[in-house]
Amino acid sequence: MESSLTLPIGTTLDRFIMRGQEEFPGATGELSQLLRDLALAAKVVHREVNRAGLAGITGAFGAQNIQGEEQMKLDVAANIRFIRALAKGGEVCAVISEEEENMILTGNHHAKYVVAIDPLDGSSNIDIDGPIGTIFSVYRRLSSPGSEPTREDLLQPGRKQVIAGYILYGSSTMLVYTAGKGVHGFTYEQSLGEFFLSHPMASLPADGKIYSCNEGVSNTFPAKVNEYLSLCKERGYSSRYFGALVADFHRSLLVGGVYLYPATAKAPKGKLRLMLECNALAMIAEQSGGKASDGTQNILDIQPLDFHQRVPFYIGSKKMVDEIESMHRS
Ligand code: AFP
Repeated sequence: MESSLTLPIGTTLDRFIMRGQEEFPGATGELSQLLRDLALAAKVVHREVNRAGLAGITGAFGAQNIQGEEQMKLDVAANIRFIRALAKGGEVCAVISEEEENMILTGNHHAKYVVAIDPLDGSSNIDIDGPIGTIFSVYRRLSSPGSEPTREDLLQPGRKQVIAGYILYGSSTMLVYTAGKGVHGFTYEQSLGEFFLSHPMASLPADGKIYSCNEGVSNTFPAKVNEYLSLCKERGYSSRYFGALVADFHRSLLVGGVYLYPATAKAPKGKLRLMLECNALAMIAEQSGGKASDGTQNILDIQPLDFHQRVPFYIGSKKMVDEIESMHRS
């Protein structure tokens, strides 16, 4: 048996991307470079997250984002890191971010891709050393390269994503992505400064025994959702909630379960953002055997009308999301 001292070092994200590129003979390498740019920014944010308490970047920034939510210093730092990496990389012509009201033009009008990003999801966990994440979606632009990018380049349904992924800054930092051929997870090896393939072809269990939601506001959930939660309790399911979508979804990816953020009195259209949070995770769910819905339709089929549009969101094990949908229908 091979000793743990001599186990192979494994496949780096870079090598994995290169191999993937070889499967597409006409590939120009632009998408691969874009992924590398995101991974580089992820390493920088990982470093900032890990030393936040020492570097004076915990706490509030002192301003609000366009949704009127208080921005944390790390929200602002991560936003700058990712946008700068994407702009400098040269493969992206426009970006939308949870932290910005309008589309950001990178100046690379000849680039073929646009990106929607939530640079730092789960901000309320920053100061308590809880898990946080980054969520990203990559689309091929609709307008011709060379011209100025338009709003329509970004306002595409989730089905049109060419790459979707997230970075989880948790007990370890992981980058999980799909390019439409399964979902692959990479764990960051800090001393080597590399992401290594740790979860090839991740498979989201078809059913689960964990539900995840903010039960503190369940008195204003729709009645059907409360009926579902009662069913979960009757069946003896466990409740788990980090309050950071990436971390709550990642648990479902690995062990099954469902995450619910329905409409509430405070957020009558739902709290989560279709383009900046839901679409990427929905593609990852579908590519790994799971499902995402707003209760009546597949998240990936919704035509966005606004960059910051909110939706009710149910994601995770297919059987559980199907059950929630059928309860909505009844
Ligand atoms: P922030 O990034 O603004 O903290 O929001 C996080 C989030 O969008 C999502 O990651 C959580 O699951 C959800 O909000 C938590 O919301 P509640 O605090 O209302 O439970």
